[in-house]
Amino acid sequence: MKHAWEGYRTYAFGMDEVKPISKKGHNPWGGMGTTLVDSLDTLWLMGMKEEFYEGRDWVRDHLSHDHVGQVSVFETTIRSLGGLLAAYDWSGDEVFKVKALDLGERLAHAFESPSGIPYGQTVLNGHRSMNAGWTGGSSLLAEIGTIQVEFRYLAKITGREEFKTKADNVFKIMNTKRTKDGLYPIYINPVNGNFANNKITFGAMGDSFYEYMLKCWLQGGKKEDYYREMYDAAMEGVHNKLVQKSTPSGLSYIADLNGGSLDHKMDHLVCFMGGSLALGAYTDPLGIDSPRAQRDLQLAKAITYTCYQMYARQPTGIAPEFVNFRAGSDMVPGNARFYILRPETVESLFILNQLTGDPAYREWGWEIWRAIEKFCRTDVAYASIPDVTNTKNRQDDRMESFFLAETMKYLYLLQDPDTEVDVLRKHVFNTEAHPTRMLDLVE
Ligand code: DMJ
Repeated sequence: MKHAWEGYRTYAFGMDEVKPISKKGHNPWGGMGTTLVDSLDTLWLMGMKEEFYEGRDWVRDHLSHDHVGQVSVFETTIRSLGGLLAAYDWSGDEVFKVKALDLGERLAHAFESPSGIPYGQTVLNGHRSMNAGWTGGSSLLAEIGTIQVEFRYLAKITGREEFKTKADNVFKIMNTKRTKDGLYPIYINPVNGNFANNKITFGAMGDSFYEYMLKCWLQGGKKEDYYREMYDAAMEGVHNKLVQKSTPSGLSYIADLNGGSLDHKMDHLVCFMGGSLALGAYTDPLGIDSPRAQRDLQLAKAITYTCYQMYARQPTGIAPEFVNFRAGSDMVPGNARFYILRPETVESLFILNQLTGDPAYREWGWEIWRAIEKFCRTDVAYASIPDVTNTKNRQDDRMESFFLAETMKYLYLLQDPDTEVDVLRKHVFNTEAHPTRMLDLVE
């Protein structure tokens, strides 16, 4: 973290990202200091308080959204709003609350659609919201359902209940839909709230919608039954429709469903499901010993093992963006063999280690870390790589902010048995790994 932060601080301080090879700053998110804001709570949790307060001063003196135009509502919420809120929750510094409220008010314009289903894009300095052309005007499942943890926490600390109401309304609308097996198509029309395709996935564009069913229920003190019921129905659907086993090794995976037919692939993004299923099992209202919780815990462990194998079976020891499953040869990398420093597998390792205490997860995390260190480290930071099957790789000139927000944080927490972070009793991580306290614990 010191290495990555120092590279960002030296070459890109206050910009969205540092380019880890050309050593320049760039602003792919509109110029909101994304890496800085996304990194704050990681700095705090690692005891890098000097760096944290240097970041705090930049937020206080320079962070402004007045000049920022059209942005992704989802990405800005999970990275920037989530980053500010966690920095506030851990440090108590009012600066973060003020900036979070300003950003939240701007982002909340996205809820102004005829159905209440938010648009995917909003103009931060212009009170206009819309969907990108490539979705044919649809909003995306993961995007409409992965802003609630943030807006509900913002409502709590500002007393502005409407943030919570608008965010919860998305799941209330989705709960009125009759879906097969509790699973939801990924395209939604924001005008009438109807589904606009029939693809079901726990990978890109679907994933964290399911994660937030569980997390909202936990964040709200396990009182909002509809969140937990939607989650349990969806997990039933996962078991009944999507879980498959590879041959010859019997690796469990969660396939995609395209209009009724299975697509035997699994995105790296799906690897959050190991941790999510385990958390769901340990908090199951039927009890951890119930058949349902045991079923989910077993799948949690099996998926996490598969995700570990997605790393271990590559020549670099690093997982590709997705793998295909082929009868007789288990998993084979597809045509997207890159690794962009994603966190989902180490996220599941952290959660499973915290919940079960099994040290195997720490060993696997250490192995993954060693591979990242070997193939992704540059002289100033860490870089994505274009092909995990090639040990003679060049590196790509990009370091996404989630490497510091998530991958580094989860790897560190995985090796820190004394951490204050407590996923069962105290904290809810947003999908960008920003932990805030459960709402009843916030004064
Ligand atoms: C992050 O922004 C979040 O974890 C999100 O849920 C998925 N994509 C990236 C990391 O892979």
